Amino acid sequence: NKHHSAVFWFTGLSGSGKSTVANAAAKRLHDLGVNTYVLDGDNIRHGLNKDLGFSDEDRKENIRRIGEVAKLFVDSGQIVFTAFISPFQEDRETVRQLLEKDEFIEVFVSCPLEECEARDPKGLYQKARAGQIPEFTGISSPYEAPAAPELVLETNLYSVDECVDQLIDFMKRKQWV
Ligand code: GGZ
Repeated sequence: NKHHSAVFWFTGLSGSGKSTVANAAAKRLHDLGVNTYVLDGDNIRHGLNKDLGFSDEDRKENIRRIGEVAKLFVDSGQIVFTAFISPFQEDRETVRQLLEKDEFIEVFVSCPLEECEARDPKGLYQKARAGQIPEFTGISSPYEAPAAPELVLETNLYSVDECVDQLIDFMKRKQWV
């Protein structure tokens, strides 16, 4: 299948569904014959970026390095999905500037804090509320929602499968796949 390389940069709160939707989309695209690669906490924060924590400065450096890695993937012809909170508009803009105009697609994985907190898949919100995790996004550290994302996926309104449909429809419409 023909495709052109790009970064689909998922941003959203912890528990919003970034990794879940990105991995489900990768699987669906694989079945359509389109190869993609997912960068997320599992393969980046446990490896390349394991020296980084969650201060504003460390998050900035986290996103900077991920942006550079994503760019390498794009240079190699890949479609890459990144799934990081990436809470700061400025840092996301810096990554956008690294890439060509049609190579950076900001995907806002939108879900109200209350819903993310109710899901609390890893119990982190509860710990953050109890003061056991400092600087937790949405609780004690800011999240700046994108002002003009290319795509919004509302995971509180649609299932994972429906969000994947919306993403792949968007990719087809813009001829990424
Ligand atoms: C936010 C934290 C924190 C703090 C640990 N704040 O739901 P998760 O567990 O699996 O995803 C979250 C992940 C966030 O890492 P990112 O690299 O995406 O963040 S950023 O883009 O802001 O650099 C959460 C876990 O790490 N986690 N402590 N204090 N999330």
